[in-house]
Formats: sequence, structure tokens, C-alpha cells
Amino acid sequence: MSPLKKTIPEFLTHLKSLPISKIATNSVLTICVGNESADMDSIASAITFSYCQYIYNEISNSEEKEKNGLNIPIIDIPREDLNLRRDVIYVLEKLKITEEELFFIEDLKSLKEHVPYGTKVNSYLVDNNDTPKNLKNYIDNVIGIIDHHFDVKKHIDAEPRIVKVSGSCSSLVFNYWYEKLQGDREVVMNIAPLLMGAFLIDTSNMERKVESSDKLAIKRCQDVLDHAANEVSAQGLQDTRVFYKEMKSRKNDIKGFSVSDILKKDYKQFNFQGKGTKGLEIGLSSIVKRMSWLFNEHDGEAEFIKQCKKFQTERGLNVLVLLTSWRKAGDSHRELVMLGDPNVLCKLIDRVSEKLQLQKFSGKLEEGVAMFKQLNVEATRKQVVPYLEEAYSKLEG
Ligand SMILES: [Mn+2]
Repeated sequence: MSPLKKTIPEFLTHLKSLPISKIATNSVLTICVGNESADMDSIASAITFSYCQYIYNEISNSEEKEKNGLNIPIIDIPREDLNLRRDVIYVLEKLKITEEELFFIEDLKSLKEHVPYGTKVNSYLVDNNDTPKNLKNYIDNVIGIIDHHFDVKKHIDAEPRIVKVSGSCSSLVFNYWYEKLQGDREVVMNIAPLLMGAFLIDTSNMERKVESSDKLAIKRCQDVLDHAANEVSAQGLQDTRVFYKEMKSRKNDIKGFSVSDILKKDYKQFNFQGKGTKGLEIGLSSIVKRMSWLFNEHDGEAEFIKQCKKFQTERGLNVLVLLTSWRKAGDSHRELVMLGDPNVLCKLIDRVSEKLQLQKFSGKLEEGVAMFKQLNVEATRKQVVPYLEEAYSKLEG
């Protein structure tokens, strides 16, 4: 076996200990970022990518090492918002990674302030194929992409540029590095909890959206875990059912959160371009409880909607969309709620209604609120966003 390599927490501590001159070399600071929802998959993908790059550099010759350099995994939210992601916290605890060892938007800002004048920020994007809007002002070049979202065909020269259907992006990141590192057993052991965490959440414990990339990654990972059944680091991962249940119950635990916390916990914002000159600023929150639960917990429908409108104003949104999903007796359920200008809502709904099989159950469209059951339960935000964007792109005026 090769000499012991750094674990992920050791790698992160190492990064935090380095002087800025070692982090930004040759006038370049390289980072790796997931998407702004900062869910399990995005965080797992970014940490895995940066960690594997580091290990790869360590075993490469000095020329190669110099060429690749380090990259810093950035989580695209403010530090204080990590606590809203209880499933992520659970997996990080398993890995003995603490919040202080991670890098958030503030950390990128601080790094950028401290690098020598003229330093460029190059970024790898994972779980995302266009520069996240929160970080637009910090990133100069996109140099590599691994993602499983709709391909917006930007950054065509990125290397690697892997954009394909996969249950979780972490599977694609894992496979990419598994091949480059020739299946290094120790590295697989170290990243296994991140891969398993993201994969199990994204595929609902392998019941939905499992693609060939996921099957390959899990097989590779399980083969290593099976051979290490007695090792501490492999424990708790063999029984995926238990691991999934633990994560899921934490992910679904949003009791006690404010409405604003619920809305920003799994949130993405876009600017859609239409035929007119004006773009549409649209925010989409994925929520793990149904609307009736939210109304109950937050002083009724009127008060909940009032808080949503406040959030909408604070973020300068023309449209706010809530996508709720939950499971009951083994069946999936979804709702889609839209807030915004009645005229725009009406046209958008008209154009996506059939694809999403929307069935109105509450809200007054003339007051700018419409609530639907979404009978097409397979469509997650990954599909809803391009549907709405296409609908908006065809609107007149
Ligand atoms: Mn993802």
C-alpha cells in the first residue's frame, strides 16, 4: 500500500494553514465551486474535486504539480447558512470535518482581497455549468466543468468539460478522479462518505434517477468498502438504508426555521431573457414539506404568503417559485406555488401547465399567488427551470 495520504480534514486544515503566497501562485488563485443551492451534492462535489486534485499533485512529478497547483473548494453561501443544511452537517460530522475548516463566500472575498494585485481567479465548476451569480465578481475564468444540469453551452474550452445526465454530480466527479488516480483505495475510502451521501440523497436511496454513471461510481466505491469492512472509516456506510434514513430525517427537519430560512435553504436565482428588453428575475426554493404543513407552522396561509412576499421584495424578484416535495406511503408528491405579477404568472403557467401537469388548489391569481399540485412528480427544479425559461423566452413584450 502507498504511504499514508492526507485525509480530507487534514487536507482542509493544510489549506487553511497555508500563507496566501502558497495558495495563489503565478498570479493565479484556483478555486472549485458547486452551485448556489449548496446542497449535499454541490458541497460533496467541490470538496471531492479539490481533495483529489491535491492527492493527484502529490503523486505527480514536480512539473505536473507546478502546472496543476492547488484549488480551494468554495461553498457558495454565507458561512452562517450552513446550519440550515442538517443532512450536510451530519455527513461532515461523519468525516470529522468542522465548519471552521471550510471555505464560504466570505472566505473567497477575503482571499481575493489578500492576493497580490493582478492575480486572476480561475474556477472549476461542479454541479453547475455557468458561473454562479453570487461569485460573478470574483471569478475571472472558468477552466473546468463537471455537471449534471441542462448544458447552457458556455465555457466551451473548459477542460475537463463533462456535462451529462447523472443522478448525482458527485458520481461524475468520483469517476473522473477514480480513473486519474487509478482507483487508489485509500482515496476512495476517504471520499466514500461524501459520494454516498450525495448519491443516496439524489437518488432517494437508489430508487429514482439512478444512471449508469451512478451505478459505476457506487460499484467502484462499494468494492473498496467491502474489502475494508473492518476498518473504522468503512463503518456505517455498508448499510446504505440506515445511512440514507439518517440523512433524510435531518434534511426534512425544518421545524423551528423562519420562513426566510426555509426559502433560502435550497434556493437558486436566475435572470431569464425574454423577447423584450426586460429580463425576469426569478427565484426558486425547493422545500421538503407540503404547503399545508408550512401554513400550519407559520401562522396560517395569509401570514406565510406575506413572509414570502417580503423575501421576494428583499431579493428583487419578479417571480418567486416554491417547489415542495414529500413522500407518503411510498408515493412522491409535489406542489408548485408562484408569486408575482398576475399577467406574467398567467402566461408562464399556461405554457408549462401541461408539461408539469399542474392542478390548481389554492391562491388568487389576480392577487399574484397561484398554488398547484404538480402531478408530474418526476420534474424537479432541474427540469422546471428550463421549462420556465423557455416559456419566458417566447413571451411578447
Ligand atoms: Mn446536483
